[in-house]
Amino acid sequence: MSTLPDTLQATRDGAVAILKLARPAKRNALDDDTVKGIGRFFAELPEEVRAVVLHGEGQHFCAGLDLSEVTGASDLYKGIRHSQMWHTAFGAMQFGPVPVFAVLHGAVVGGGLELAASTHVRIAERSAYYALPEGQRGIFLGGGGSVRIPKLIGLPLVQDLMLTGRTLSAQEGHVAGASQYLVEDGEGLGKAMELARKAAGNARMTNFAIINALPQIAESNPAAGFFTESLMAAIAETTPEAQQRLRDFLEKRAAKITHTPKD
Ligand code: 1HE
Repeated sequence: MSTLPDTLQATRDGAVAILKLARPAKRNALDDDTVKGIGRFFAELPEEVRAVVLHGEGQHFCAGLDLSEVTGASDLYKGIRHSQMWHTAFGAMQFGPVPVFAVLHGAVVGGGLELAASTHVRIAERSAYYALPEGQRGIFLGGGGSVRIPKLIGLPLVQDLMLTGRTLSAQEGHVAGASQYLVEDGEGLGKAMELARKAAGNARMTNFAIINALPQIAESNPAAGFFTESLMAAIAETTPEAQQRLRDFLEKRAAKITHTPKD
């Protein structure tokens, strides 16, 4: 893999790659090199990696766009290309080959929330809070958040956050749909690793379909969606890996679903 900037650190634990935003002095604010580095990391993932955990060093997940790189902007064309650069990088993650599990803590704001919204499963620690302060800064979403964040928490809440500058607590964000898991402080990385290892054990084609086919199908008109689903189902079930897994279940070699009632 080509070298990452100093603001990103990548490690491996078996089939799970861990990508850390490593710029705590600037609250993991995203400068151009970091955003491009995220894109390269996902575009060049080795074949053996089957899931990724994304987290941030220090007290905050991510303070969003590095505002020092926007001051002096006066070229419309460069502005559009800059936003498209974020789209390319985050798209490489959202529509990449493997599922991405994000650990959210402290500030998850602006472009930090756009980044989080591009992952597949979000695990929030109690310290996490969400904000979209673009209105206060005089700028706008540019990292795909206009498309992705309303799908998570709904358009009215996005407009409220942007218009009023209010923050959402981890609990409020969880109820609204920003996270799928809410855990105590310090427990997010462990939980994300546990979930990522489970996902890494799935059939590769099924994970690929969940990440790349399912979002397209869910947004298609129903007729196109049903047809694409049929194609995807046939592609998945005819892979040798699926055939082996089905035999394993029928011949009692595979684990059953287990459910432990919580209350
Ligand atoms: C930064 C940034 C940044 C911190 N760009 N340098 N994002 C924002 O509007 C969020 C702006 N940041 C904050 O509100 C606060 O920094 C935090 C609530 C996230 C954290 O507060 P705190 O008290 O822990 O840290 P701090 O003292 O404010 O910041 C530490 C340093 O990081 C400081 O620099 P220093 O040289 O004085 O040490 C800050 O200036 C720096 N820093 N955040 C640049 N964002 C694709 S479009 C996306 C649009 C957006 O993302 S808009 C939202 C931008």
